[in-house]
Amino acid sequence: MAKDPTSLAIDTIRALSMDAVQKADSGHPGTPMALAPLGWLIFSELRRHDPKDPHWMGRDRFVLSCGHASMLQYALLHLSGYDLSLDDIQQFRQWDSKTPGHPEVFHTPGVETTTGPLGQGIANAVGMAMAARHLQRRFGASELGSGLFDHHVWCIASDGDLMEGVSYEACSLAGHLKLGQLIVFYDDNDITIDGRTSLAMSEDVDARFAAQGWHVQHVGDGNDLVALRAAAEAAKKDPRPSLIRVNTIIGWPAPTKQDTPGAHGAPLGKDEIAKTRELMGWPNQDFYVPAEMAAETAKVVARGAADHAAWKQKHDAWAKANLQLAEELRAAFAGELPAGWEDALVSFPASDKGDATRNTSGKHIAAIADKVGLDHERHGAARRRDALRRDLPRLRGLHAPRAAPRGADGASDALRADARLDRSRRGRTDAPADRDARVAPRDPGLHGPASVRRERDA
Ligand SMILES: Cc1ncc(C[n+]2csc(CCOP(=O)(O)OP(=O)(O)O)c2C)c(N)n1
Ligand SMILES: [Mg+2]
Repeated sequence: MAKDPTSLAIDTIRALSMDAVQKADSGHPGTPMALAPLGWLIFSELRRHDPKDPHWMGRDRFVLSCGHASMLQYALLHLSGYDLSLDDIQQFRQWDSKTPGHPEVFHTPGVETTTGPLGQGIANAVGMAMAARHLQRRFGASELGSGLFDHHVWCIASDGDLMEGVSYEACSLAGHLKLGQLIVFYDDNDITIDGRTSLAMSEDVDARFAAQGWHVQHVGDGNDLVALRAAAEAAKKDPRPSLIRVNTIIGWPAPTKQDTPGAHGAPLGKDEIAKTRELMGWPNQDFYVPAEMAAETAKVVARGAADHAAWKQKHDAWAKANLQLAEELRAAFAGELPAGWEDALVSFPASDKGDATRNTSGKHIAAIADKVGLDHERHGAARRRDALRRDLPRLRGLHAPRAAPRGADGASDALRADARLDRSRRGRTDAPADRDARVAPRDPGLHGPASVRRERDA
């Protein structure tokens, strides 16, 4: 029975991954094979992108955090119509080729960020989702602008990505900021280069991400396109960042190497490849791409062109009504800073006492915030906090008894106020020496940390 075009595309990705790694005699075939259905679903359906203009600012971003599975990305770019030929794929892992061992930004058309060091890609995806939020608030806030920057950031991460500490802190921030434009698929294949994940990892990943404020779903079979699609649609609707944990079998459907670390970092071997082709009903021919793929590629390209044209129409109407903002947007994407931004920089007189560089850099950032379009909401919050710090001593003076010794309640009030104002200290009394420089001056006899300690000890 003839294969449907989707199955054909998925098998093409699997076959190209086996062949490229075999020819290079190095690389990772197993994960691209297992993730072929998910990858094709993202590139052919879920993702809004224009393969003929990889820099379109309204596109959905894509990050393959497990960069060792680069053949997945290269096969997807090729089949989606990006400027990456079959010849480029045959040069996989060769010096100066467009298909290096791990994806490299500014090198291969359509690669959004360099990945390979595990954990970095997913952290980068969080950064992209923060950037999307910033763009949306700064340029897409009006009715005309709405929808200009509602793009998603799709990310595929592996066990190793989640083992790396950097993923923990970045994902914590994503949950805190409710970065709903971020959708991460976790390739839960129970295996790493070293063997079963149980050698080093047994945490409940769903619970970890739920605790960090993420929307968490589970798809039990990475070949189940219906379930993957449904999970992705639910993820798009949820206002929180989403984790979709997907069980896959590394190297699937290779008959003897699937589900083994052997499918991770070495060619499958000619015999195993021949047997896999047989199982897939594939011709025993290297780098075979069925003729039917041309029509599938054309569909992705046409969809991308239509999405891009609709976006451009929206953008142009918005730009006409927002000339200044449109110019700022252009300049931001061109990497240009507004003229005279440096005039806002603060100068600090020389002093024996000096100041912590985090303070001085903070003052610089605050000074140029308006010029470079820092998030206005946050900037406003900072202003309100600064005003509160300024006024608090006066307010306390109005309400607190001046001379009488304070009881435990008063002390804990002061601690609570400190904790609110200076969350990094979390109300600790062992403040660093420069703390007074950061917190508004006040009557040290009544409210200083030392007096709190004294009162408690008394
Ligand atoms: C920070 C970091 N440490 C080590 C490596 C080397 N390395 C590459 S892949 C891999 C194992 C990855 O296992 P997993 O993430 O589960 O990927 P899978 O084998 O399932 O594709 C390791 C340790 C790396 N790329 N980055
Ligand atoms: Mg794994």
